[in-house]
Amino acid sequence: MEKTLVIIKPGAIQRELVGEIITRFERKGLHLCGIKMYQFTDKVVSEHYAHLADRPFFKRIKDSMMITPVIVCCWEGLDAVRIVRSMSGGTNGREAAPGTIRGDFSMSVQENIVHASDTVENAKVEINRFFKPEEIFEFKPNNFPFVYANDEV
Ligand code: IDP
Ligand code: MG
Repeated sequence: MEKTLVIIKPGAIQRELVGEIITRFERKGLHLCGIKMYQFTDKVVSEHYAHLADRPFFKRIKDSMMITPVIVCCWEGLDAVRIVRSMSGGTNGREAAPGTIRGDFSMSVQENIVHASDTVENAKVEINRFFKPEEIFEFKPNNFPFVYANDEV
C-alpha cells in the first residue's frame, strides 16, 4: 500500500500542535508506520529542499527547519500521497483552504506547519532519507476491515 512522508515543522513543535496534526491523519484512516523526533542538519535540509536552492529565501527556510527538532512520520493508505497533500493544504497558509492543516493553523508561506511528499516517487526518496528500513513497521491494523471495503484492498 502507498506510503507518504510528513514532517511536523519547528513552527508546529513550538506551537504545540503535534498531537492535533497526528490526530487528523489518524482520524482520516491513515495508518502510522513510522515516527520519530529528528534534528535537521544543514546537509540534510539542503538535500530535502534542493528544488529551492536558487530561491532567495533558501537559507531562511533551511534555518527555520533547524530551529528545533521536527517530527518525521510515515503514513500508509490507499492514495496516501494525494490525500495527505490535500489534507495539508496549499503552500501559503493565508490562502490554504479552511479545514486543511495549513488553512487552519498557518498565517504564513514559510511557517506553514507541515511538509508532505508531493509524488509517490518523492515519497519513497523522502522516507529513505529519514528512516532506516527497520524503522518502518509493516503490520495490518485491526481496524482495517472498517477503513476499507474488501474490493478496495
Ligand atoms: P510545499 O511545501 O507546499 O510542497 P514547496 O514549493 O515545495 O511547497 O516549498 C517548500 C517549503 O519552502 C514550503 O513549504 C515553505 O515552507 C517554503 N517556501 C516555499 N515558497 C516560499 C516563499 O515564497 N517564501 C518563503 N518560503 C517559501
Ligand atoms: Mg514541496
